[in-house]
Amino acid sequence: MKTGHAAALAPPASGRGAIAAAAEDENPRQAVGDYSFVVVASRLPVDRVEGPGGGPEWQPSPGGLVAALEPVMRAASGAWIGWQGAAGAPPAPFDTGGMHLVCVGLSASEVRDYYEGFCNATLWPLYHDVIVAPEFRRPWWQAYLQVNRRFARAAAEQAAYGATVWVHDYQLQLVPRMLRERRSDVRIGYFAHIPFPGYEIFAQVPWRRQIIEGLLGADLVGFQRQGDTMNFLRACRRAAGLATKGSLVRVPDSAHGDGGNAVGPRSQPRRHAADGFAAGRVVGAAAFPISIDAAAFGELARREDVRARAREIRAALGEPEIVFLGVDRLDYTKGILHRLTAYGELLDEGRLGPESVLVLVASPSRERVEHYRALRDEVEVAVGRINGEHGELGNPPVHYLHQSYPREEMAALFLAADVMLVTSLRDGMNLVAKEYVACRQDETGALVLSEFTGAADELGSAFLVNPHDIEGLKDAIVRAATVSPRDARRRMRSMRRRVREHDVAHWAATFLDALKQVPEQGQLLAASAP
Ligand code: GDG
Repeated sequence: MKTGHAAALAPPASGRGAIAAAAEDENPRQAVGDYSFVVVASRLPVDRVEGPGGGPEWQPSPGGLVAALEPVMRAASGAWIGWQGAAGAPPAPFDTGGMHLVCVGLSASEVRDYYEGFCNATLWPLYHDVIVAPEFRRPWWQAYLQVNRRFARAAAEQAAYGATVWVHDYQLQLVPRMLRERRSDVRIGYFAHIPFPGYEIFAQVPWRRQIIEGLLGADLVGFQRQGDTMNFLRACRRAAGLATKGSLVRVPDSAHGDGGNAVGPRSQPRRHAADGFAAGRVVGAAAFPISIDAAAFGELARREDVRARAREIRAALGEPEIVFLGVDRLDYTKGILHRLTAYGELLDEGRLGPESVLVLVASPSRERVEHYRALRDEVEVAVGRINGEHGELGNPPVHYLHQSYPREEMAALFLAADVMLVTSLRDGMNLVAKEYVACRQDETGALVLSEFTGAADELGSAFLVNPHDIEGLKDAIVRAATVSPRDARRRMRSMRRRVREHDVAHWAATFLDALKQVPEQGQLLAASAP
């Protein structure tokens, strides 16, 4: 397929031959593909399940990235390159839901070293301010190189001449450069869904220069917050010795040396920045806060079956006066233990009583990574302690659900909850906060929101908290639970307006527009950061 903004990038009829010839000179095996819009993400937007006849079937899968990109992909009908989530040989590419899906296979040892290792035990904790200690293991880095190379090759094979390729997230930071080396004709965007840490933290990674150079293969590097962008620009200066000017990074040809881990010769033609900033390529960096399909959540929340289910949930909970809700992947970045500590203390102190319940949905996540197993134990001990001390027969104060639910059930939970608790210690954005707001059509409800989420930049009318400050968190929970209907409406109205006007389509369009303008314009348009 072949549509949308990508059409604007199509080569002149005579161009393809020239590029194909050039590509052949550099890499005779590199074919040019058919898709003018290609998403490269760690996971495919589907899960493999067993169909009624025993054969494989594909179902849309939950998760932040998928939830955010699915509507964009459906509208653009492009190719999506990702992993199926389990070790083994990949299925052949197939089409579903208007998308061409190309599965990249990982061996069992790559799942261990690349996915569970370098992605989830090195980069994830490092980029979330070392909430737990990152592990630096050289074989994991080798697996990261190898798997990134495989994704880059798959992208190069699918992308049409002059295609736009959008690479996502920390699992694939080397892909932009590896892809550029194979295909200098494509335009490459990269978006970081998780935070980019301060330099003192980033500097710990032994392969910091290779990571920066990998990212700088893109034309545009996008982040959730302005602070992430600043951290990245500083890392470009410090780790790679590059010059930056405003939101631009100059990448001279020489900056793409092999860094001790050769990824092949550089093929990008030398350019001159329009503002005379310097010779070489110019890469833009800016904040593009991601969002949700607000209209789709609004529709779900209006459905009579969903509303009936919300009433059923409140009835099943014993018709409490106040329903608190937390919804997260079971991850140490989400501050679930801080939330439980605050809630438990409020019950201890009698500031909350049996009129309130907390529903804690902690969906299973990364269960083979040690820190996640340990966290699950800690959360379950904390829930057990609160319920043991404050519960009555048939009436526990915390309803803990270590399960995944369909979207309808999530929407019903959002409708059933008077107060939503988002207490992340560090979170790129946090889509759950926006989903809650999008579902509250009657403008009731209150959001307690950690200031360490990207969402806090946009949802300033929430009850903002520092989750490390347990006393402050407790006060905010009580204030949210006792807010006057008028104040609640004022806050919710302003948050709903923001989420409605800055939805996922706005995010994607803003990013892709900015990507079109870099580097020709020489100056990146201000992104939509508030
Ligand atoms: C990363 C960044 C950034 C959760 N459980 C179920 C379920 N979910 C859905 C939520 C929401 C998504 O998963 C989680 O998104 P978050 O943004 O809250 O968090 P991460 O998974 O950590 O996502 C994050 C995001 O990427 C996007 O850039 O915001 O900062 O860490 O949509 O509703 N959905 C269903 N059942 C569940 O049980 N259906």
